Amino acid sequence: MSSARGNSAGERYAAEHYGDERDDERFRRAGRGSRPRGKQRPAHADAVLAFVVVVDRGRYTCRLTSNFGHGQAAKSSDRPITAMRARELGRRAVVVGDYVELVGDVSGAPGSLARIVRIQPRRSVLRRSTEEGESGERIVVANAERLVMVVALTDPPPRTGLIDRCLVAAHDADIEPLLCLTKADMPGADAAADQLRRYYGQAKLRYVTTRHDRPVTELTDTLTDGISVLVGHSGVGKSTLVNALVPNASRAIGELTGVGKGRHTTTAALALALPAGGWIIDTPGIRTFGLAHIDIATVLASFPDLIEATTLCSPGCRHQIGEPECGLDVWVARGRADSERLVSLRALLS
Ligand SMILES: Nc1nc2c(ncn2[C@@H]2O[C@H](COP(=O)(O)OP(=O)(O)OP(=O)(O)O)[C@@H](O)[C@H]2O)c(=O)[nH]1
Ligand SMILES: [Mg+2]
Ligand SMILES: [Zn+2]
Repeated sequence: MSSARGNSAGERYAAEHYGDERDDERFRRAGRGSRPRGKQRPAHADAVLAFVVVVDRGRYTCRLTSNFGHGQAAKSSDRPITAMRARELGRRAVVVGDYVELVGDVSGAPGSLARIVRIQPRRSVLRRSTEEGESGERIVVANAERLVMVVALTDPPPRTGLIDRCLVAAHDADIEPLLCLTKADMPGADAAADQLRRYYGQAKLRYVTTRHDRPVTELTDTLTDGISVLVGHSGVGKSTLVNALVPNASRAIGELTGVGKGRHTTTAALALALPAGGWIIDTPGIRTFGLAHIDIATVLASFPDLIEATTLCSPGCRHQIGEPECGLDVWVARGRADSERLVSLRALLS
C-alpha cells in the first residue's frame, strides 16, 4: 500500500488487519471516531529504512541505512535515532540486527523519538534457550550471516562445549560459523591452538587467530559485508576485537549505550558499522548456549564427521553411552572419527 485513496485503502487496511471479520462494527471500534482508519493511517508511505543497533528497556537505537546488509561508516550527520515501537507491531519482538521502518522524528536530535512501524522479513534468527532445561527462548540477533565464535587460547582456557553448541545453533539458523582464536600472544597459546585446530579440523570449521600486538587484518578481510555476530564466554576478547575492527568504536559504544569512555564490559548486544561495509555485533559474554529448542537431527547434522555413522545404528537408537549397537561407537572403534568428538556429541544429545 503506497497511498490511501478513499475507501479502497481503508478496505485493504481492514482486510490485512481483520481478515474476514471486517464487519462495520469491528471497523468502527478499531478506528477513532467514524472515519475509516485507512484514511488516518496511510500505511506510512514516508517511512525510512533503519537498522536496529541497540535495544534497551523499550527504546530502540537505530541507524538509517539505504541498503540491506551493508553497514556504512557513520557520518557525523548520521546520528543514532531513538525509537519506540508503534502499537501496530503487536507483540512481535524487535531485536538488534532487525531492519525496521521508522516514521516520526528521525532527526536523531536530543530528546527526539521516532516510531517503528514495520519489521522487514528476517534473513536469519539466532536463538538460544533462556536456561538449560527451560523451554523458553530468546533471539540473540536477527539477520546475521556469520556467527563468530570467539575463544581465548588462554585466560579463560578454551572449552569446546560452548563452541559445539554455537555450531549447532549456527547450523540450525543457517548462519555461517567462523572460529576466532584470541590471545595468541599469551604463553601457552600455541599448544592450545594446535589442539583446537585438530579438533575442529574434523568439523571442517574455518578459523582465524588474533593477538593483541598485531593488526586483525585477516579478520577484517573475512568480515567485510553482511552482518557478523560475536559470541563467546566473558573475557575472551570480543569487545577488544570490535575496537580493533571499528575505529572509534569505544566512542561509539559510549555514545550508544551511555557507558563512559574506556573499558566497557558488555551488558547488551550492540551493532557497529564496519568501515569497509557490513555490521559487527558485540554481545555480552555467555556461560552456555541453550539448545533446548533444537531437535536431535539438527544436532547430529552439525557433526559432519559423525553423521554418516548413524546409518549403522539400530532403529530408534538415541546414540547415548551404553546404547546397544550404536553406530557411533563402531565408527570410533574403526578409527573413522576421534573419540573426543563423540564425547562432545553425546554431551549435547543428553
Ligand atoms: N594478551 C591479550 N589480551 C587480550 C587479547 N584480547 C583481549 N584481551 C584482554 O582480555 C580482557 C577481556 O577482553 P574483552 O574484550 O573485554 O572481553 P569480552 O569478550 O568483550 O568480555 P565480556 O564483555 O565480559 O563478554 C581484557 O583485559 C583485554 O585486554 C589478546 O589478543 N591478547
Ligand atoms: Mg565485551
Ligand atoms: Zn546410534
